[in-house]
Amino acid sequence: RRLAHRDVGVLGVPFCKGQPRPGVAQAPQRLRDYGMLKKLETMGYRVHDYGDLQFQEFPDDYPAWNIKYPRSIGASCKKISNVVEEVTEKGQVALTLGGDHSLSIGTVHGHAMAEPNMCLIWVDAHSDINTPMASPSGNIHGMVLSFLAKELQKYVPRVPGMEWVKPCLSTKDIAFIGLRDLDPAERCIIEQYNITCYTMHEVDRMGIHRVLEEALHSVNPNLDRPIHLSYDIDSLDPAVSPSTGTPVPGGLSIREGMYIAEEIAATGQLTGIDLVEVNPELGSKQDQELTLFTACEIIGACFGKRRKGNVPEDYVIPTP
Ligand code: Z70
Ligand code: MN
Ligand code: MN
Ligand code: MN
Repeated sequence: RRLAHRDVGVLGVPFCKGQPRPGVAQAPQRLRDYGMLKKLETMGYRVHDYGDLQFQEFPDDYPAWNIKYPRSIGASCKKISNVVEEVTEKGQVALTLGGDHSLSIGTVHGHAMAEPNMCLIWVDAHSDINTPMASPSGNIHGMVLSFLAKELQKYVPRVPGMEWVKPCLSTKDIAFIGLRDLDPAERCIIEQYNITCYTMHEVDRMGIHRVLEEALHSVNPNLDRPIHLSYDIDSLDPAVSPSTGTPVPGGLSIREGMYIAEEIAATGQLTGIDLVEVNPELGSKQDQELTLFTACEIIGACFGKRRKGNVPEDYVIPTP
């Protein structure tokens, strides 16, 4: 099995208002400077870089309930959704470089508009499924899935800026991997709606191989559905991704993180990827470099770079 798509559409989202720490907005440019897109070109992809998204300013973006910056984030996510929908319809894999995780309201929405049968794999230390009323922080990056899941709309008020969002996923279409920091409402929703969920506890108990097997079986049993992979860098252990806003101990090793990406890439169904929450201004210079390195390894694996090696399509062993 191989990745069918050879074209990648890249969108930078220098966005930080979904959480409290500046710096995360610098990640798209830093990832480009680090050579992430060159790496994909070297691997044989045609990379179409749509540059960084331009945002509209909302000077009076007061909180709604306790939701911070709803108009700014809502308007940005609407643009993101439209770009991702178009990119997907062109047959390109949509790779979105964040920015904080609130941008995934836009990417998942846009991907689902183009591919209504899509399923979602959410790799994160957090489940980002707080409802606006239940969120302890008011940060939208922790509420993304409550806006997108059909079954949860009874908990979601009308939020200024978010009126355009069509709940486009079922809770049955979501699989979590890597969780280890959940708020009460989040745990409650996962249990009540029986959402597929492999926390670090399950990764420890079952091993990453069985976690991937079961997670894919539950949302994509015949491997015939397009997959959106939303990869929060804080799913990985702070030992390998220290430069992120909310490092949580006990995370995925780089090997587990790469295994997830390799297995999902091998389905040939991965058509949308988010890489979020890299904050290249946190920690030491060494922490920052390490986090960028880790992010590039994960993205390489998402696009089919395998630790067992790759053979180009037309390769022949050289003869003397
Ligand atoms: C908490 C909240 C969070 C990061 C998501 C944390 C959310 N559950 N933090 N991603 N880095 O505020 O809702
Ligand atoms: Mn997240
Ligand atoms: Mn369309
Ligand atoms: Mn997170």
